[in-house]
Amino acid sequence: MRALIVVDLQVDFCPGGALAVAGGDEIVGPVNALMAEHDAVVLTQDWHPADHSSFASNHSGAQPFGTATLPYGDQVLWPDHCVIGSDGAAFHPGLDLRRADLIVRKGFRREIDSYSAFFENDRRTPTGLAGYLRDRGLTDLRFVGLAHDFCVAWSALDAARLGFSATVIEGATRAIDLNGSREAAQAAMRAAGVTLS
Ligand code: VGL
Ligand code: ZN
Repeated sequence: MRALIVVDLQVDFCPGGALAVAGGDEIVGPVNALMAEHDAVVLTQDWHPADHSSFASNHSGAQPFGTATLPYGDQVLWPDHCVIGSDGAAFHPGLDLRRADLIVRKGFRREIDSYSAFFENDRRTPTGLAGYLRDRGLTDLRFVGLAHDFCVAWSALDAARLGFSATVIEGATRAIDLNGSREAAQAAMRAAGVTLS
């Protein structure tokens, strides 16, 4: 059975938002249309406390889009975004929420970020999504949403590593493209057996 995983299609990642991805809002219609072609729909929601360690504002002297070395590895520092309960953390108002079977929130622990829908950025702490999908017999996963080169790519890479069939529908994603991250993500996904369609 086939699941559509809609990654972080939230106000802050769309034009006008705190961490806007160019053209992010253009994918809302295509994502809604894709829902009907799937047996299940899962939404992820980036969901950070205001003192989150991925925010540049919480590191003295740091600038957004720089990096910091945190206990689990290198971490890009972002502008404050998707703060728990804020308007920016809401789903894009055009996203059809009626078909969502499950909403996975991630990044809610101050000390660690979570790009992937499956694991936090230490690549080991599970979110629980793999068990949910396996229990429901959902083995064929198709990824859309924001951002192509961060949360979508990390999710698809983990899905392939966990033995799921993983496809990224690239036309229903948009990339941040920080220092070539879009092409790097594509190469990594191809090498891991993720289908880019
Ligand atoms: C994302 C950066 C920080 C994403 C989330 O959804 O791709 N990127 N938090
Ligand atoms: Zn985030």
